[in-house]
Amino acid sequence: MSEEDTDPAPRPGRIPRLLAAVAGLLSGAAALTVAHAAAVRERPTTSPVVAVGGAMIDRVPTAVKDWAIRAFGENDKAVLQLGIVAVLAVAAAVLGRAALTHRRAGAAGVLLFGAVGAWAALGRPDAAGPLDALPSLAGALAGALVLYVLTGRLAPRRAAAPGPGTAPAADSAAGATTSHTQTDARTHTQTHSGSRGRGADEPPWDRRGFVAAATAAAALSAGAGGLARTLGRARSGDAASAREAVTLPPPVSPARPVPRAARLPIPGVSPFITPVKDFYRVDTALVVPEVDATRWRLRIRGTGVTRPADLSFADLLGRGLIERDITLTCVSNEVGGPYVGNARWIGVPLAGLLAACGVRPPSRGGPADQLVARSVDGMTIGTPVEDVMDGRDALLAVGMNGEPLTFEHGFPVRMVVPGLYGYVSACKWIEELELTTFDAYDAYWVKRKWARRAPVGTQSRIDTPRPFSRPDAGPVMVAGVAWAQRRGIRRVEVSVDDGPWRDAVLAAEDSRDTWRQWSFAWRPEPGTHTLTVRATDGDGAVQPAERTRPFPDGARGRHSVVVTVV
Ligand SMILES: Nc1nc2c(c(=O)[nH]1)N[C@H]1C(S)=C(S)[C@@H](COP(=O)(O)O)O[C@H]1N2
Ligand SMILES: [Mo]
Repeated sequence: MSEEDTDPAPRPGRIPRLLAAVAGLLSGAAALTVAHAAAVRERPTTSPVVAVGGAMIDRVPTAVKDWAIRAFGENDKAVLQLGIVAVLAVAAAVLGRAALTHRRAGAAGVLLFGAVGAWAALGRPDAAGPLDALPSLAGALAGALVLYVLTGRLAPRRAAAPGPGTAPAADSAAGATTSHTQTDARTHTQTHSGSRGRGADEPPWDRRGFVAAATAAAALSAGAGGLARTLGRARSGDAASAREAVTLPPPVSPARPVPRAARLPIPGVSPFITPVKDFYRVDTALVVPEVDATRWRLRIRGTGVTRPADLSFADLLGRGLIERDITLTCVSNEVGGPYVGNARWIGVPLAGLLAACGVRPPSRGGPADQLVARSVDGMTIGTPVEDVMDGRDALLAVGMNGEPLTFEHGFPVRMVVPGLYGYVSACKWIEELELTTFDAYDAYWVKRKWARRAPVGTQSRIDTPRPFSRPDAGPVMVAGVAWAQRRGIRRVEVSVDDGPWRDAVLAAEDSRDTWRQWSFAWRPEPGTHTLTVRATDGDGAVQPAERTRPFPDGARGRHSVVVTVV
C-alpha cells in the first residue's frame, strides 16, 4: 500500500463542487433530449416529461386539478411540464453534487429517474407495450454515462506519483491523463498561492478533461434536441398533410342558417358561433394526438351489440352527414367562466349507427345503459345510451364550422351530445364505442369521483361590461349569453345592486341546444355597481342563486360583475 491510499479523501474544492452541479445539469439535459428524440417520431407521449406529466394528471386529486385549471387556465399543461423540468433540474444539480463523492451512486440516481419515466410511460392508459419504456431508459443511460464521465474528471486526485503512465484515477483515460497530470502539475505550481481556490494541500482535478467531456455532453444534448425537433416537425407535417387531404362530403341534412335575429349587434358579446381558434379546449393530453385518418378505425362492440362494427373514416363519411348547431360546455366551467362554446358541428347521427349495430336503448329493452367511448390517448367517457338514442342530435362529429375537426378538437372523429357536459359525452380522438352498464364500468372522470350522469345546468354569463371596467355614464349595454341545452332559454333577467329583476332582451333562438345572446340597456348613476344575471330555462326553472363549485356535476349560481360608472 502506498502512502496516499491511506490518506482520507480530501474534501472537494468549491469549483469542483460547482462544476459537479453543472455536470448534473448536463447529464439531465442529455437524458431528456436523448429520450425525447427516441420518443417523438412514433410515440411522443412516451417522452419522459410528457409521460410523468400524464401520470400526474391521472393521479392528482381533483381539488388540485381544479386549482390548476383556475390558476393557469389553458396554460395549465405548459405550467405542469415546466414545473417537472424545473424539479428535474434541481434534482440533477443535487445528483451531480452527490456524484462528486459517490460517483457510481450518482449515475445510479440518474438511472432511477429513468426508471420513474419508464414506469410512468408504461402506466399510461394508452401504453402500447414494453417498448414504451425505451425512450426513458435510453435517456437515462445517456445521462448516467455523462454524469459518470464528467464527475470522474472532477474527482480530487491524490498527489499523483510523478512519472508517465501512473494514472492517478483508475477510470481516467490513460493517454489523456498523462498529459493532464503534467499540465495540472504545472498549473498547480503556478497557482500555488491558491488563487483558484485550490490550496497546495488540495490535489488538482482534470480541468481539461472536464471541459472536453462537458463540451461533448452539451453537443450530445444539442444534437439530440435538434434531432427531436426535426423528427417532431416531420411527424406534425405528415399529420397535417393527411388532415388537409380530408374533404368532407356536403351534409345530407345541412343546418338551417342561423336566424339573423339570433345575433345581437353589441360589441363585447360572445359571437353566436365560436370561431374554432377561440373555442375552449379541455383535455388531459399533454401532446395533442395527431391521428392519421386513413388508418383510423372505429370499433363498436359490447353488451347488446348484435352486429359489431369496425369502420374506416370513409365508411363513416359514407353514412351521410348532418350539420347541427350545438353548444358544448365543460363541467369545470366556473360560474361566468370561459369553458363553453357554440359550434356548427358536422357528423354522423350516433343513434342510427348504434341501431344498425343492433343496439336498443334501455327504454326499449336494451341491456346496456352506458356507452363508453375510448380515445387513442386512453380517455374513457361514459354516456347514457338512453340520451344518445332519445332523438337528440348526438353526433360522431367529423367537422366543426365547415372544416374537418382540428387536432385539438378531436380529429378525425369525436362525439358531441347536446345537453351533456363534455366529460360525459364529448370524447375526442375516439377509436372505440363499447356498450356496457353504469354498474359494470366507471369511466375516467367517474373514477375520480365526478358524477356518473351530468346533464348541463342552466347558466348565464355577462360578457360586457367586463368585470371592474369603468364605463362612461349614459346608457350602458349589458349583454351576454345564456344556455340550457335540451331545455332552451325562456327568459333572462338582470338585477342591479340586488334590486328588482328586470327582463333582458333575448336574441332569437337558433335551437334549444344552443346558447342565446341577451342584452339589457342600463342607465346607471355614476358610482360602483354590481350587475347580476339569471336565466329561466324552457321548463320554467330559474337558475339557482346558491353558488357551488364545479365538482362533482357542474357549478351552480349566478354570475355577477362589479363595474364603476364614471
Ligand atoms: N380524448 C379526450 N376527449 C375529451 C377529453 C379528454 O380529456 N380527452 N375531455 C372532455 C372534456 S372534459 C370536455 S369539456 C370536452 C372539451 O372539448 P373541446 O376541447 O373540443 O372544447 O372534451 C371532452 N373530450
Ligand atoms: Mo369538461
